[in-house]
Amino acid sequence: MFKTTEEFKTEFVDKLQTLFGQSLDDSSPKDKYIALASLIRDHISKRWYQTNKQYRYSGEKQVYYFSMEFLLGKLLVNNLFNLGIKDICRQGLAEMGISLEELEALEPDAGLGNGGLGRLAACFLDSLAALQFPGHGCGIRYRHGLFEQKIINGYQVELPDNWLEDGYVWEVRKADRAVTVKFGGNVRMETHEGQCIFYHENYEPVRAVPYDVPVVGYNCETVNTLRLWSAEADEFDFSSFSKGDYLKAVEYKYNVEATTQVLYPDDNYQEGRILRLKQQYFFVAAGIASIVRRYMKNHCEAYNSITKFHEYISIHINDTHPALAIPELMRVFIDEEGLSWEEAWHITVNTVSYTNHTILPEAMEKWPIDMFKCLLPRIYMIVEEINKRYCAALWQRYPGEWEKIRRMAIIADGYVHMAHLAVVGSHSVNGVAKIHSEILKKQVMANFHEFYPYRFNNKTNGVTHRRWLANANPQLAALITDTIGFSWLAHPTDLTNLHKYAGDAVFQEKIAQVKRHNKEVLAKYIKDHNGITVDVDSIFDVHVKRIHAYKRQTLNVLHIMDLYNRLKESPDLDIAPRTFIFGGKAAPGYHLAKRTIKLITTLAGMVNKDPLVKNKIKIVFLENYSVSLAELIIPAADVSEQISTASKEASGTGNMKFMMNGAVTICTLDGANIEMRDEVGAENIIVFGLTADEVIRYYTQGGYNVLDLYHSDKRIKMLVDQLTNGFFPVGFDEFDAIYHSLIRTNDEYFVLKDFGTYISAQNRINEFYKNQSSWRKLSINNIAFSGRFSTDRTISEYAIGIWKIKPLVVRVGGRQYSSPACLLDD
Ligand code: 26W
Repeated sequence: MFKTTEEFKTEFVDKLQTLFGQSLDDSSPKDKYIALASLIRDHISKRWYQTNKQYRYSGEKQVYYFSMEFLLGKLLVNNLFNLGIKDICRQGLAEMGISLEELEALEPDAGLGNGGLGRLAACFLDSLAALQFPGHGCGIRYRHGLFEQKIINGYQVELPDNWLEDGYVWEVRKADRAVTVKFGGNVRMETHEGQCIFYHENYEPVRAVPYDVPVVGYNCETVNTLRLWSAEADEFDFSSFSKGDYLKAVEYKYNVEATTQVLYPDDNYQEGRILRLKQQYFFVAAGIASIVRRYMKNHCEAYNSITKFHEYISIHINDTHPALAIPELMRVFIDEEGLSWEEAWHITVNTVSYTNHTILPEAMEKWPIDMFKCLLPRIYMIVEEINKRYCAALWQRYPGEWEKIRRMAIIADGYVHMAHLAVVGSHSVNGVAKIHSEILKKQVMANFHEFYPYRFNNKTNGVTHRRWLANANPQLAALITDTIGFSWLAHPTDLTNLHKYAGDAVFQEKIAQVKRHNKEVLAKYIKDHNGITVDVDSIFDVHVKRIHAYKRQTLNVLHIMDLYNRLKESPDLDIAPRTFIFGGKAAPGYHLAKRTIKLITTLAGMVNKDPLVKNKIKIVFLENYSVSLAELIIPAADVSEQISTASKEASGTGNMKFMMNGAVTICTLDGANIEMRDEVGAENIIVFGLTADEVIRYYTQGGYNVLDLYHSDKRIKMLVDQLTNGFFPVGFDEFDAIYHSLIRTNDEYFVLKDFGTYISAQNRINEFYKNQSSWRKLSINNIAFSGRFSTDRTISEYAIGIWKIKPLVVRVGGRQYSSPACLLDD
């Protein structure tokens, strides 16, 4: 690795020449980006090779994190940072008249995820590598990631994301490691010497080709692997078809490649499309095939047998989406390795662990039996057998309790219930925040907890503070390092050392300057993209996340409508000026969410140009919320809106990113907000609203009637009526869906019930903000106590508590291992 800017510059110019045959002066910015990223990739390659070699040689246990989504964002700057060469590169480029940030802007955002679950997977990879754990990702290389959002006439319009258009520098195609995944067809059984042998026939073969992306560890030489699978038509099948039937051959190729064409844009809502089930089995089967193949090479040929698989391999399933890993492992162990059912089951359960990320009923995955059976005939047979044996065990424990057994069964009411399969087939089931794990144990999965009490545990989420603080907010990072040293980068709880500066006027001033700088950068972006001038002295009040009824963007809007009404009545109202910033995508088929966007943009259109408001409030909807946009927005936030209906947000991770960047949180006692309050202290966070217990009590026992509230509270009535009475310059029925979501469903998400306490909480924010010193103190304390929410802590807990893996120090150029060739390939 280069040590000086001079070395870097020489290598960079060389790279431009070897890649494009061009000098610096002839190169376009894109060429320069590709040359820089390729140069870094070359340096990474040596460490990557060494890491794989050591993992193989050591024979230590490894974990594979199976996830349908990895929301990576850009990799260039994080890789430079983790390699410790960000400053050298920035400086070297600057000396050649090139801006690192401008090159970074040319990298496509790898948006292979919807939101929280996918971004968590990406943060996990960063921490696994930083902590030098042998841990890899396994997922899907979607040709199109999450759609690009445009706002046209106030409405969301979806455009396809084309992230692979100009190629992707970080991936390495490994065509020689491709595997075939089989769909459809039928299963024939034969008995040989009393043993059943299963033959899968007439299936559709789909070639799964892996693309490996290196995952660079911070301040160490570890480079783990994210393996993303792409579906390709098998050339052999294509040509055999095309001899007889050209059209059929083309159709075959098209169908096969459709498997990994697009990421489903649903978040917390299961649509039940067969193509999605196909995606799930596709990457699970391919991932397991490559793990087993490697295990056989590294272990079986040397000293171990397949029966020790779980001692060396851990497979984690990120929600139920990869739960087919359970029957697929059974299939491999029984059909391919010849193990008995009992042996296979023991290994499978001890290999697999499962995280639940949501309790929303509409997000629970279930597949119609016929669809499942038709697409995956052998896997269905195995699931049936798992279910049969499991129900027999339930019967032993609960004799005669048919109803209970039906509710707990994997196959029931015409469906395969994936969460049930995941719990039954894993040795560990965890929720993602304390309250969420408790709700799982006590409510949603109470029956399962009773039956398998030792499986359930909690692992509170985190975020990688290296991306979300060090890289997204370099000025704040530099200030922190100047103040307490740099140990926090590897030991995030060292941030608590900032606590003693919370009341220090000089430090407060520096913090305020950094925040102001970040707000200026965001204000410029807003001006350039939305044409709106915002006041950098106003409170930047930010609500960015997927648009969903339970996340209650509507509650925020009602507060702004109320403020607007009050300002129109008394234009001299004494409030701190505010800029309300929204961002987030709505699932394309989610009407209510889409109308919520239109509500925000319509209100923005009215408020922003109303002279009566005297610029005291502004509303901005930033289009195409993504990882990169989050990195721009979050460091500029003063207030973080985390206002989900208590009990509904499993954890939240955006909340943690804001906290790290010194925003003050206004929140309900939901998800990880509760633990944030516990860390920072109740005096440093603004809490309001019903508790989860109260919400659940209303759901189970009744006692809330929204119409009583509507008729008794004039202000609420006025706001609700304004949705449909012509107050907004749109058709009268434009916001019907929102009106109904409040009134017709008896305010399912308690928006109106929590409205009063939310307004009071917002008033508390105003009061705090008036005293800048006390505001800055809040801000500093939030940064200081955010260290627990690093994924370094989360990953350590998974490693010790679930995966039982140990760190393995990788050394490049250190001891050279001479090992049999078979240990080195694949
Ligand atoms: C099948 C459709 C579907 C798609 C995505 C169902 C469920 C999902 C995800 C599990 C939804 C999700 O991203 N959940 C979020 O996970 C985060 C990481 O744990 C949590 O922080 C969020 O609270 C949770 O909503």
